[in-house]
Amino acid sequence: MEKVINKLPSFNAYEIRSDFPIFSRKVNGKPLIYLDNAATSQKPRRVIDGLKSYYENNNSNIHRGVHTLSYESTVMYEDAHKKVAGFIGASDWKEIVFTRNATESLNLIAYSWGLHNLDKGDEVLISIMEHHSNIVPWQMLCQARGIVLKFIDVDEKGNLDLESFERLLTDKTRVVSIIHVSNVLGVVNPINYISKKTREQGAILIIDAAQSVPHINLNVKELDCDFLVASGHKMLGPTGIGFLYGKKALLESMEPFLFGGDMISTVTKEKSTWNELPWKYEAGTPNIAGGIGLGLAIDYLENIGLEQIEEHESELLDYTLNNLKQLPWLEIYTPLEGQRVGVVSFNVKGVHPHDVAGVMDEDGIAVRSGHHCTQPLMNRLNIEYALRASFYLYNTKEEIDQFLISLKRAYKIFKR
Ligand code: C6P
Repeated sequence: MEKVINKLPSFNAYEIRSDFPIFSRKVNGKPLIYLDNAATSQKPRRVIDGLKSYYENNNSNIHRGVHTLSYESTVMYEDAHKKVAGFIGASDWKEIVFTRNATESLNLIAYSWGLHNLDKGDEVLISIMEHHSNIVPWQMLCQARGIVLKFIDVDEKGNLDLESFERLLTDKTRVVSIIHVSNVLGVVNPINYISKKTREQGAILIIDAAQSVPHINLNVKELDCDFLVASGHKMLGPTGIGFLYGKKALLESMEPFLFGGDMISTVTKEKSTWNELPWKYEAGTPNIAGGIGLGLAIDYLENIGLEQIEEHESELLDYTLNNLKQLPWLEIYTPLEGQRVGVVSFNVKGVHPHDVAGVMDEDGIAVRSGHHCTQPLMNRLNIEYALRASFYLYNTKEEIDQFLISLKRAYKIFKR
């Protein structure tokens, strides 16, 4: 499916903000400055109203009746799969399975493909910058199937260490499962290079695109991956909906992960056969409204254009890093150059990030502090926690200025 991107004549973050009702509220008496977009994004009115309209006008179960409401809901839900397919350049919408989130999609791969295709001694290559969601399911397979899990390192600047990747990629490597964009470092990993090397080894390639799909114009065919996962809530969609892209032949060859209603073709007392794609992997009543909401979020993003969003975030990132690097009391983990999205992680030396985030909250600013579900990466960086500011299409330079003022205020309070 071809990706259709209709660019607006000019990108205007101030106009875009007015589409997001949450920005009219105050936090602690101050206008909300939301810099926690890597955790979840805010939702445009179009998505919020679309959900309300669906429940008010169309609500019904799908694939279960001949009545009008069921037919309408089925068409809307299937259309949402088509929108996701178009958005990531999949050939066929049946290659899109709706799940709850990126985490569930990765579990689906581990259970449906991994349990049946991996054996003792087979190696799975991931990186030290993975989110726990792309580590723990593989650890389950270490226990269940005796596979060996290996970690690609990062270099001293915080980029993926490609020498380490090449060293660890061997005849035994059956899977390379890699984060596209780090939720802590913000770096965009060179997937094309990784995919070429992975193909040469005959392994399969899985991409955790939870932090790239919302921010970068990507195409699964160009990336040449076998599976790709993402969450709807990080890309302006509702919570509780995510997706798995898988090559059709692979999805057809795999066993389902969940069993029950809607994923079957026939059931007798003795055995069952499976429904066609993608329903084979969508057991039970799915998150119909969530899927439709995700489709509306994609309409919104496509109308603005991912290239413009990427460019805007890149400006905000450079502006932020240029200011942060002047502050000698900071330790910055995001590389100062290279391809990155709008994510900056850092610490105020000697101060717990929760303390700094608390001061910022007093100023109406939402940043995330913690280990960001990346404890192996934290360990590699010799830290336990970090502060993270993450941007999206509605953030402005004025907000970054307020963030810098608040950060300096926090430093003054806690410096020893
Ligand atoms: N990262 C963050 O604040 P779920 O929770 O399934 O929607 O997404 C999991 C996930 C997988 N991969 C990456 C790269 C991620 O960043 C995330 C979620 C959030 O960084 C919550 S920990």
